[in-house]
Amino acid sequence: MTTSYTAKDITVLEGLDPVRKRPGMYIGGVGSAGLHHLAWEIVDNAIDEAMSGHASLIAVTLHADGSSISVTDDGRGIPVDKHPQTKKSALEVIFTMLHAGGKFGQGNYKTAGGLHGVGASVVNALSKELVATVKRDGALWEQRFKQGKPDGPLKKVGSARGTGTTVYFHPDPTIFPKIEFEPSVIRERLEVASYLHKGLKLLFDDQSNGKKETFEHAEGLADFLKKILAERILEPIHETPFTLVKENGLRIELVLQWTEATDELVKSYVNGIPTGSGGTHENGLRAGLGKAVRNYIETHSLSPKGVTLSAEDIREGLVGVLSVFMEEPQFQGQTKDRLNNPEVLSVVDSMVRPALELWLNENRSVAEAIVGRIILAARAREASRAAQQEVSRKSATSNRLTLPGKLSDCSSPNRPDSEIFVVEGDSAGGSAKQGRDRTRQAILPLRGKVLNTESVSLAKVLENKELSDLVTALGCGLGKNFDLSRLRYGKVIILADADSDGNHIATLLLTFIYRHMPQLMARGHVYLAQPPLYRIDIGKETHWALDDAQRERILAHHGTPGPGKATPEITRFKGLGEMMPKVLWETTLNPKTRRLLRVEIADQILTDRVINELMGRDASARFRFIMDRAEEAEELDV
Ligand code: 0RA
Repeated sequence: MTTSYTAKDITVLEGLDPVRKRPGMYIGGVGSAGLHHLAWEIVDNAIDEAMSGHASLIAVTLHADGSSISVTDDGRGIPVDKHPQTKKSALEVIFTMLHAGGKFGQGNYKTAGGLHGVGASVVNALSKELVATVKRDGALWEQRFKQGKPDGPLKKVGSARGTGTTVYFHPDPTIFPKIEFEPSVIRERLEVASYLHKGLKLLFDDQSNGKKETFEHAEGLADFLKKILAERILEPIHETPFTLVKENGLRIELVLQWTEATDELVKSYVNGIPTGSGGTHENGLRAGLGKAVRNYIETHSLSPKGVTLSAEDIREGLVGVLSVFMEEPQFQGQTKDRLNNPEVLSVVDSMVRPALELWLNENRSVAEAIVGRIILAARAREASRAAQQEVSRKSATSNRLTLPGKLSDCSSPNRPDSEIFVVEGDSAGGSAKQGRDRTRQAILPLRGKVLNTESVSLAKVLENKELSDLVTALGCGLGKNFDLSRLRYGKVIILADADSDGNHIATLLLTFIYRHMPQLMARGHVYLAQPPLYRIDIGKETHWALDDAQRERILAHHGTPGPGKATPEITRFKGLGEMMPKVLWETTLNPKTRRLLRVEIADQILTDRVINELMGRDASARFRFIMDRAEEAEELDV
């Protein structure tokens, strides 16, 4: 095989026909992901110019049509001089020849999206129109293209101060079925870039919505971590995060912080591309992290008695960001979001392990807090497993587990039509106990406010009497030990007062279920009862109203005074406790007359970030309430 200059040149100077013939080969497909890939290519070129130290500002404009984009950087400007081999300008070569980018962009980690620098020409090939504008040597240069072909020569169109590049492109509608970009997707990508490239300033001018934003983070990943913690309301267990920046063949940047969270949340990126499915870089991090922590524990004789620490214990509550820059990343998987280069694992491992171990040794009180957290996680896991085994053992031998004393069980649990009412307060519990159908309806009264489980460890949850009673009564365990087949009731119905306190308690219970047994919610077992707030007596008729609006409707409909009509008498219930058992049955418990709301997890694709932004951190935004028997979905303000 020849490596002569000419042979190499032939591959370098391929035209763009193949790109238009088989776009999927170059951008993965012509759907929304492929369309946005065009934008990432152009933005990544500008970021590369910034990463090599020549640009500090990138402005992205989504034009009013929603489908054309301009990307401007203040870098050196794409070279406009004649390329010796082709007698064309370097700019024209970059935009019209496949693989030409590699000739110019060497020396940095230019490989965004796995396209190896062919990006600009691929975008050009798939654009109805593209305009490249360059400021260099005091002049303003421009060349226009249509479907990848020059629409005229490179021209000097004016004079200019400074240097920089602007690329405007409009995707080709004959290639893409839909050419409208998703502003939120672009925004997210630019925001992430501002964290991954410390100090880089990115502007997003969304003219399709008339919104302008600037992203710039002097502290890079450290700022990213702060943002993640704030959004998820996570409490760190140590002040200063562990940070690592290291370059050795590849460049790695890492921030880590242990929190009270019950799971692990490490975001990873390769060359600024999110790797949602992880890969060898994440595996290297896990390996190095595990070894560093275990080494520290052993060296300082901190190993707990009676429990072995699992890798998951070590990472419980860990929040972090891993960003790797490397040449020729290989992506794998359905969505091409898993890094597959095997050599990366040991490189990352050997960068992380010594640095983290050193940091632990230099920050002894922090290390102690972390080790304490890890041991607690291991003990909680053991305790929850033991409790689970106990439950299985008892139900296997006597078919009767030790149910909480407060539970008034029904005579036939373990049936799809059995129900448990989780009731706020003992007096309401008493009314419900007397008013219920005791064959199918169990009552579990809870006292006072429930623990907020938004970000506490599993150990704390299990320590809480109210919640552990609930878990025992339900019978299906929680967290990793959750087993839906053991659920003792078909419906879990939260019955709280129709006031703001009651709503708060309901929210806390829903949060607990959402965090520790989301399957229960996803499978439609969780409900909110709707006790009435008013009783309206009109002569011999009695009506109940759930809220003020319903009260007004009832009064308007039945309460008009007239000959022989009695004046309506309105009673506002102060709480469930003062409701007579019979009334509670009729309005709230009786399946034939009550109205239940089924609780669903709100739109799964909404991330916590979006939810928090929309709803001002109100956890209830993650739930949606569906009227059990009516068709219309109703959003409740819980
Ligand atoms: C090749 C060589 C030089 C700059 C660039 C490419 C360049 C490319 C892009 C793409 C978007 N913005 C860009 N800015 C610069 C270096 C030319 C020199 O030595 O001055």
